[in-house]
Amino acid sequence: HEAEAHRTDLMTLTRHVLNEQTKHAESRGDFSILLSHIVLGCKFVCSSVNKAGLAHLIGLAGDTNVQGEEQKKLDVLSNEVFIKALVSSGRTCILVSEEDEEATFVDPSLRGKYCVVFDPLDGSSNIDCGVSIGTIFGIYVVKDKDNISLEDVLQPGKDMLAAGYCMYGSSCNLVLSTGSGVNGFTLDPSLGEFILTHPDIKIPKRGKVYSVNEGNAKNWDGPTAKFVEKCKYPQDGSPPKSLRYIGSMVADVHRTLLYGGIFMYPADKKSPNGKLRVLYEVFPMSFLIEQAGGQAFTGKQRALDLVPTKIHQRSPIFLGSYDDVEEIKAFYAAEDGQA
Ligand code: P6P
Repeated sequence: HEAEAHRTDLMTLTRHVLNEQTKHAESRGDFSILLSHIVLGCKFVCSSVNKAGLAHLIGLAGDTNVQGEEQKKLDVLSNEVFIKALVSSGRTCILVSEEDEEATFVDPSLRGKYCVVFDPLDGSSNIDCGVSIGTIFGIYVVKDKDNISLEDVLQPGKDMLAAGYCMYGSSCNLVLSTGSGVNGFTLDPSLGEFILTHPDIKIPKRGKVYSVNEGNAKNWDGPTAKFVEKCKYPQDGSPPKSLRYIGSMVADVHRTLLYGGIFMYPADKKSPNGKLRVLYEVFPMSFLIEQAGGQAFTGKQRALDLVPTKIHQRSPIFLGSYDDVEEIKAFYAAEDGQA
């Protein structure tokens, strides 16, 4: 009977967020409306990614994005869809996209109170070989929507109202936190609805996996090198950790969130601030990992305490199971102690 009830009592993302909103007496459904437009973007990208090869969407769009990377058609398409959906929602005032050098300031006639920072299609270099890719987003509330400035999106990650990602893989999974835990939803294509499939996700306290691009090992700093060495050759008789690195942040973080372990994109001699972007990669993923009971560290401080000064700023990141991140923090503390 329980199963029957479950099958007919569909907990959709919309319903779940409305339930959450009841906790905020002052809300007038604005957040639910904003989220429904983000979800629209995700559904579009999911549909496009699934038929990319067929629709000849694969291949370079010819121009390059602000990162100087070859921009693929799906990147261009996804970014346009999200920008248009977010502006038309009438609930946003500033948008920061990985694909656009400048922030988008929404026309006053359509302005709302939310700022959205997002990477419309992260891991895009993996599109052609079918590896899971994703959309990553974070949401800030603007201080004064009649007096907005870039300062409104140069805020520490701990001030985000919500964060999430949508992974386009064997199924389409949307993982979201609005500040009171993490919930996972799976798209039911027959309904076009995201259904709650992973309620109240908690990351294991310790994991058996480390996730890093070992190809950068020769450029790592001491603490990272020592930590990875410990993963591979533990001195306490414990078994070595497994290495899992997909090279698509959404996929690597999703695995870390569900199975535990540590995901790292360290600084190295070539890139002193690492590779991943603070606003729309590091912050949203750190927010989710902390909400699930894990930790996120930059090598110097708690990731969510970082105060960005540029919208495309990078930071090193070590995130995942609480105990695993605690270990690498000890290696950095030891180095500071010697400094
Ligand atoms: P590397 C993908 O291009 C991306 O931005 C993230 O999704 C991923 O975690 C990282 O870069 C992979 O970088 O240098 O290991 O190929």
